[in-house]
Amino acid sequence: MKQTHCILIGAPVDCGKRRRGCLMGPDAYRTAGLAEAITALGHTVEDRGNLTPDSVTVPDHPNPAVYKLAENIGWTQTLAQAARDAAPHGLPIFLGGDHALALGTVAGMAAHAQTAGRPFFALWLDAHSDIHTPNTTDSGNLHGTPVGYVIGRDGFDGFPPVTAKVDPAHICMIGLRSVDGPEHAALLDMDVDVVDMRRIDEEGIRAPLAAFLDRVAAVDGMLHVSLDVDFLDPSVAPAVGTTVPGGATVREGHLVMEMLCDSGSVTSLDLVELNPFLDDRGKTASLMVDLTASLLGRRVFDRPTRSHG
Ligand code: Z70
Ligand code: MN
Ligand code: MN
Ligand code: MN
Repeated sequence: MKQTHCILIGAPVDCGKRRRGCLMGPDAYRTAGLAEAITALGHTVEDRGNLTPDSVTVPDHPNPAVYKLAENIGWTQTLAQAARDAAPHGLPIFLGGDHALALGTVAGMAAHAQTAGRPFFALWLDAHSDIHTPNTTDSGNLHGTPVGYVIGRDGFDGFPPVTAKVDPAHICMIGLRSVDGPEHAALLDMDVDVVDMRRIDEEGIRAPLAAFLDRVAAVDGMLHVSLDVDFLDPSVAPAVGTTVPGGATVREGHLVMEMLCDSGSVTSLDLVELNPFLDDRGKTASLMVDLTASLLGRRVFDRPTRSHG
């Protein structure tokens, strides 16, 4: 893969759900050797350190379950700006932090793509669809809402207006195995490509991903990848608050990352939901670093003719 300037942006977001610990994520990735793994592949790395959220005040939300609304809005503002600032200079890698960070990172990257005049796509690697709004969520945990926000669903009063809405037909979700009723209803009404675990079992993970990547490449799209730790099976990635059995294997994870690398389409990456407090001797942090290395060109054995097609 061609030499890439990787920009690490620490986003210790811990307000998207109630169980604490994701704020330690950025430093766990640093401890696990993320920068070293990237430079070993011949790329350059710039670490912009950890961000802090803008401070905002908001009125009470009509849904009393909504948790830490003001802090989530502050992070969304901060991260959308950070994404727009970084994108012209390299490949931003957002070190989470829980998945609420993606309200900002995806909105910011979509705004950048609009400015650059290129179509924007998002790949959601997750057990969950994260397409709630603050009105539809029962848990009140806003890490379940980033997709709802970036496609422009109603109910995000107080959040920055989404200037570049993401087309649902430009979103592919892979790994789903926990979808709430209101999320299911919303998905039935739109053209998100939903690759749930049943489809992975029936078709394999390669074919649906290859079809999506072909669609991105056909229009020279910019592709944002949002990798939730719970995409992976909890037996190999235990450091996550919401473990859902039956997730992706290590081998499926690496194959996805290798195909993404070969596509040449990826322009930004979120690493989210790592809770180092729940890890087993750093194994989840290390796996996430290894997957990132596969995305950036690490190979076991290279055959010049190999491609996803
Ligand atoms: C559920 C909710 C969620 C991530 C859990 C779970 C959402 N749909 N997202 N873990 N990453 O509470 O809204
Ligand atoms: Mn998620
Ligand atoms: Mn999830
Ligand atoms: Mn289109």
